[in-house]
Amino acid sequence: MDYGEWFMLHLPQPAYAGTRGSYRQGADLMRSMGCISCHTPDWKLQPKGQGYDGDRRVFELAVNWNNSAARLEGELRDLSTTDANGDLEPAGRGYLIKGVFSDFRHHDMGEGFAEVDFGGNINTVWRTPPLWGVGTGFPWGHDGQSLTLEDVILRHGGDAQSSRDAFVAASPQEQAALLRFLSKNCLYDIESLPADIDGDGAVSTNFMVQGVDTGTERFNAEWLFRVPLKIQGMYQNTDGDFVRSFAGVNRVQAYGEDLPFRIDTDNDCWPDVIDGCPTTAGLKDGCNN
Ligand code: HEC
Ligand SMILES: [Ca+2]
Ligand SMILES: [Ca+2]
Ligand SMILES: [Ca+2]
Repeated sequence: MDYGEWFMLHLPQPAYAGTRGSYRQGADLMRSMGCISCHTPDWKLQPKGQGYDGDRRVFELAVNWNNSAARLEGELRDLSTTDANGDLEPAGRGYLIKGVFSDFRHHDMGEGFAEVDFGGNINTVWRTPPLWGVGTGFPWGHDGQSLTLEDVILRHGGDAQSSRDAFVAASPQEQAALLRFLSKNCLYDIESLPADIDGDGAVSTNFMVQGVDTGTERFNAEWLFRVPLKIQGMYQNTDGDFVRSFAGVNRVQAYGEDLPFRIDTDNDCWPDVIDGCPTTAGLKDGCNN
């Protein structure tokens, strides 16, 4: 559970695939239509101290739009510090979580979102979903009944009625700008995203790891190990074409399979230290049962 939480805590957040100007314009429209009374744009994390934990991550992959390259790019940022024993720990700084667009509260959404539950009760109360990544969120609504962003906005009623009416009353240009803004709040593939990992301020097109060219610099956790994974690299396949193989050639060292508590002589997934029969496949087979 701890590792699962740790992993999710460090997952890069959805990004906005557009210029800062267009983001500001979209956020302003959300404000003027009253959307942000529920879809709160940003959340502020207080720094460590006075009852707060601060940012508990040790790194962040910040993802922003590079307008000249017309693409999203990542940037690995160190959020760690060392404690008195020299061990790595989160620096616990404050952090502005931008573009969440949710208050994480429940609201009465009226007829449009009504649903009959198993007990026969009609429920119209739903929690405001974060809108980050919403452009990739097809289909929309908790029930997935909206096939367009416009449709899910028009289903808003109840506590959101006046906000819905403001959207309907807006000019076609404003409506289009708002929908464009929402669709640019997107997800992306974390591992293939071009990203500056070594902190030199640039995304290399031939990122070298362990002396091998890995292609475009990107966030591959295996290359951040204490002993980074060395890939096979370019080789000629049976058709005579050159392809880049990402197969690891130092898997044992990179994954620490030779560490004292991980050595597994008979390859049965039980390390020798807890294997009742360390040279025969199986936990006890042939030894103690
Ligand atoms: C009264 C609070 C409230 C207001 C105001 C409001 N919303 Fe929502 N919004 C919600 C809730 C709650 C849901 C979830 C409905 C559901 O459960 O399907 C939602 C869902 C959405 C979704 C679908 C998200 C998804 O992942 O499926 C979008 C898009 C959206 N709202 C945009 C807007 C826009 C744009 C405005 C302003 C015009 C707005 N909302 C105003 C509360 C609100
Ligand atoms: Ca770099
Ligand atoms: Ca074993
Ligand atoms: Ca065994």
